[in-house]
Amino acid sequence: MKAPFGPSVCAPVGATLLVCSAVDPLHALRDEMQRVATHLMPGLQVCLWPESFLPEDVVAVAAWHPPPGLLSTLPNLRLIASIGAGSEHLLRRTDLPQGVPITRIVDPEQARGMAQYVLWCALHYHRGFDRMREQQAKGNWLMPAQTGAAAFQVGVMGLGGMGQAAALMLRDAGFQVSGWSRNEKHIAGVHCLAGDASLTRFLAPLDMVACLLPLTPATQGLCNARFFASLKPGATFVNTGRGEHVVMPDLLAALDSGQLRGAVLDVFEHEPLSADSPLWSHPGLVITPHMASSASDEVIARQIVENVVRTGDGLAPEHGVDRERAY
Ligand code: NDP
Ligand code: OXD
Repeated sequence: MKAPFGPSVCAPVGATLLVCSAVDPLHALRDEMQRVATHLMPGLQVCLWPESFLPEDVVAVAAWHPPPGLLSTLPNLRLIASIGAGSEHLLRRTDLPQGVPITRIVDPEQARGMAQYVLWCALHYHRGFDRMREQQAKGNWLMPAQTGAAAFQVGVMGLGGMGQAAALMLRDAGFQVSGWSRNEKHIAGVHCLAGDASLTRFLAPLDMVACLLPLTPATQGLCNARFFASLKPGATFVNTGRGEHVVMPDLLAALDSGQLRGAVLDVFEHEPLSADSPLWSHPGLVITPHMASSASDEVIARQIVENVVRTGDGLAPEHGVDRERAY
């Protein structure tokens, strides 16, 4: 059931929310934004780039990889909203206007979906479903020895909305869980480490490590040869952060040498992953199409239109991104 709407405020004449992506069609999201705007900000027009619009009417942009150059052509822009949890696709742009707040989506239901995805990965490797698939292909009936989840150590990199939800779900499923973040955290039942100096110590005991970090200058390429060598031989790797966290030749070398038993990859430097990529058929990889978890159009539309209302009232938007720290 859709949540009821609060009080509405009329938009100035012509005010436009521009929805844009250079990579995905967003018709359904545009329609949902228009529906929400009709309730929360009557008069606000929602346009889908590249439909025609007047640049001076655009007060807000809701974007996923917006077309290059667009953002610097909008003189009355008051809000730049990522339609996803990540915001690096906005922060890394060279046409980003100074002083305009940037927001992202923060949704507990999306975090729950992420946690379920990471839990599935932990079960996949802990219960040996990767090995069972190999056995099945050979018609081998060989019952594996079983150990409790507490014997399988899972590490979660990034303890924000996504990472904390994953760590808690893994903990509640009985896994031994540790987490790694920039600043120190205290999460009951999760062994938390913080900062670059603790990374090797964090990685050393793990049977599986999941990268749920935002992509920033500090995290780009973090999962490299040294990273994989710091893991226990035969450990497993999951990436639901961003493709550029991983140095792909280093990951493949770790898989081919047996240092890594397997990896689940949901995100890639270039998406969609091209149909002829050799990654699709690598026996050590499970590949999914950036589907670890998405917020619903309803949640995305509501959070963004509410922020258009807030910025129109002169208030700071919710779920702002810190340009300095880059997430
Ligand atoms: P948050 O901003 O809430 O959390 C980010 C976490 O990463 C924080 O714990 C932060 O530490 C930590 N972190 C940032 N930089 C560093 C660093 N240099 N070293 C160690 N830790 C660091 O983000 P979310 O949890 O909402 O999302 C994380 C990412 O997940 C998104 O940016 C996106 O890339 C990805 N994502 C992928 C999806 C998919 O479907 N594949 C769906 C949704 C998100 P601290 O707490 O100390 O600040
Ligand atoms: C993301 C998302 O940021 O899907 O990857 O929200």
